[in-house]
Amino acid sequence: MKQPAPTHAVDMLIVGAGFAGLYMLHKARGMGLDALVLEAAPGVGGTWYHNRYPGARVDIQSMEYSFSFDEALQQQWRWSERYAPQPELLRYANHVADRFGLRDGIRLSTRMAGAHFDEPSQRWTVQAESGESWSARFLVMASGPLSSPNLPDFAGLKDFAGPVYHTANWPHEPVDFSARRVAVIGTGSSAVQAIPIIARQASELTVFQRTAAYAAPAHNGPLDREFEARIKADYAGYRARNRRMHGGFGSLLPPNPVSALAASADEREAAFEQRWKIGGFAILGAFNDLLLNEQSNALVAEFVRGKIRAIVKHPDTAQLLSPTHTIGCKRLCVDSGYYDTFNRPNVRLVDINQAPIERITSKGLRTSGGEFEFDALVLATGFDAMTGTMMRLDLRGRDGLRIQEKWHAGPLNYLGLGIAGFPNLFNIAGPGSTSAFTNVIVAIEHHVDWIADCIAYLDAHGLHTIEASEQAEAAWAEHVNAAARRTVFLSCNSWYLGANIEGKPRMFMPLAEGFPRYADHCAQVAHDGYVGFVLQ
Ligand code: N01
Repeated sequence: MKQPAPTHAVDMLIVGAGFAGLYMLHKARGMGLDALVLEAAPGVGGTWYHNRYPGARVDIQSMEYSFSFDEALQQQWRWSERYAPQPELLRYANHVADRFGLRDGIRLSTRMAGAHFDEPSQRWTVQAESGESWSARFLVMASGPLSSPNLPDFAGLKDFAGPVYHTANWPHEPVDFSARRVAVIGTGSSAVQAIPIIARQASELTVFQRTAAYAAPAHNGPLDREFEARIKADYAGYRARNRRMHGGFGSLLPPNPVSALAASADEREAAFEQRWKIGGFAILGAFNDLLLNEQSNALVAEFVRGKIRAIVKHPDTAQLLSPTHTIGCKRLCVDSGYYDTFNRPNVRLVDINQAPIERITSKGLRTSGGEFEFDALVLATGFDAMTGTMMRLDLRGRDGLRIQEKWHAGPLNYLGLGIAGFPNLFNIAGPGSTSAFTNVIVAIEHHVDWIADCIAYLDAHGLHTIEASEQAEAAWAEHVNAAARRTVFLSCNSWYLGANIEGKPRMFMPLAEGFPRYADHCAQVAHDGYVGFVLQ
């Protein structure tokens, strides 16, 4: 298809104005590049713009889940809670956009439709759905690993007479569930955060569960100001120590360096209990092999099931809420009163694993076990993760190679950053990188800095393009796979594997080797003149 001539030319086109897009724009401008961000939403903030369901908050502590690139920013910004709530995270994104004067480089309400690589000019032609187009030397996908909501194809969905909400696309106007009968489908992280709050508002809440979720308590509360002062006294040092942690966070509580199998039953119980009291992901570091060895994993899984049985009064409900898969294999949820919510008289749990949903009706839904009526439906059904957003675009590289063809069997790339056949295209925190296994802001800052160094290298050497080689991609796919095989992550149907989306190729997408090793690897590749990439 012949493309109309692009209307504007920029050095770098960035897709998405979440944390990745904001920092990429700031960095690019610092290098003297003319950069532009296209953002589909009418505001900045990415994930935190869209995911404004009741109870939405981050599951990494606020003092860690924030930018480190600017000392004055990290000193001056003050979080109110241990785990920041969505409105505060959105204020932070807006503050960053204002503080660094980024707004005039961001085109809001402008959804990218596609991009084609133009061989003669060695540039990308990027089209927006509005019909506008840009020519750009570099194309940076800062569109996020969890940005395409998964809307399952439930028969009859359009027949439902009441409102239907998706947690990842929540309305901006307040939603009032008081005196309403509400249904939630899904029990992942989003549902686990939303359910306790919806249950307090609604007259009745029915939760439709296909797979039970493990959740550890957040113990959220106001941020301890002494702790804040202590961190800020050496924020840069704290950030550097966190970057040497497996997940890019948690240096104040390193994993216990022994195997769960080497501890006595009493020692294990004490370690699990101590970490449960701390909350969040801490419990998964109670021993060093909980995510590596299924036997060790079974011990901590049983500890959490014991907590569920202790919290949930009705034994049948406790049983149904008790997961049977390996813990951590799907991202551990971090909750505030999730299990206890099922003790409320207005909350009911329905097993749609044994009795699947047959169809949505005008008044509710029907499963193979019965009819359910409600006034409002909340879909907490997650995302077409990691690849969903790119696979929906008309993205074509050299010789018209389409991304759908390139990734038909799963995402292929090198270091998660570059794709063979797609020159000068960089992907931030996507498949093939530690992405969602890392404090994602650490992952974002690392990728943006790497991309900036790479562009500086190209310019310093009079080079025009960089793209992954096919050999490096094949080796990297095996590297990602091998890292997953050393863990328990292949043992359940998670979004990491694409298993939550019907028909999606089953391929483990994030890199499970830990952020420090990955960052060292990326640094080595850069140091060695970008081996594994083709530079021209
Ligand atoms: O999505 P999910 P999420 N019929 O995929 C069910 C991040 N996040 O939005 O497990 C019936 O985890 C599905 O069932 P099953 C975080 O990385 C972070 O909750 O596939 N049910 C599951 O129960 C997280 O991992 C926070 O059997 C269907 C649920 O819907 C990621 O985002 C907060 C279904 C989806 O759970 C995704 O979380 C929120 C169907 N057809 C999100 N399809 C923080 O705390 C899906 N389900 C920072």
